[in-house]
Amino acid sequence: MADLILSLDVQDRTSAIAVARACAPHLDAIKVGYPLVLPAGLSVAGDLLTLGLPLIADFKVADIPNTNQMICTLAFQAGFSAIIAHAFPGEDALSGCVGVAHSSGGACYAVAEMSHPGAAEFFHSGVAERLAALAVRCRADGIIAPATRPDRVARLREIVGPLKILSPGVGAQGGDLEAVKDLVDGIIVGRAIYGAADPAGAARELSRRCR
Ligand code: OMP
Repeated sequence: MADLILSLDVQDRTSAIAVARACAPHLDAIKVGYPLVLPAGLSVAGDLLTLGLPLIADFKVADIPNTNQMICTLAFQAGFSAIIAHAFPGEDALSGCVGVAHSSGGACYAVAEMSHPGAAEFFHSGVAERLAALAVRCRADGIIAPATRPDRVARLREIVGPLKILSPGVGAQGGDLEAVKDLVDGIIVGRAIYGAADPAGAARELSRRCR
């Protein structure tokens, strides 16, 4: 059983809000990243907040600690309740994100391993395991781990224990929801919902399968 998180990578603000509103009854959270925020601005968070769902800022923050803190502060001020950061810039950089998240009453998720095929080039050979351990050490609230590789999710679960695991890759990237839903806390789905002929119907069906 896992939460269903809509990845709202819809570039037109009006369309994005319409999709989010239609799907909202079937969702547990909405994730917003650069594809929507760059054209629409951070203020789109204010419009989405009216739907009453937690908003996750997928900015994959990956800079020096001071810049990370500025980015996270802007996100939480805009109304996001969680942020996704990369862990690879190191303990001080990730701790900067976690610190701002927690002082804002929010959460920080660290990327441990990505879902695309090319992720194997750098995240394997022990790197993802080290990033997951860093997330634990930095008191992150959870990690991002790939629904496209359930075996890797199971391995990373051994490292992060009770931390949350949010998992993208179901649908368009070929991940099998049934293979990961009991290993993770949240399934992140974009195109299989917002690209469907009936986004609300797709969200309803995925939500049913997450239970
Ligand atoms: P779909 O492939 O359309 O379902 O979208 C997946 C969403 O999750 C996109 O917003 C990706 O940027 C994001 N994502 C991944 O697909 N893979 C990752 O490893 C990490 C993320 C993420 O951090 O959300």
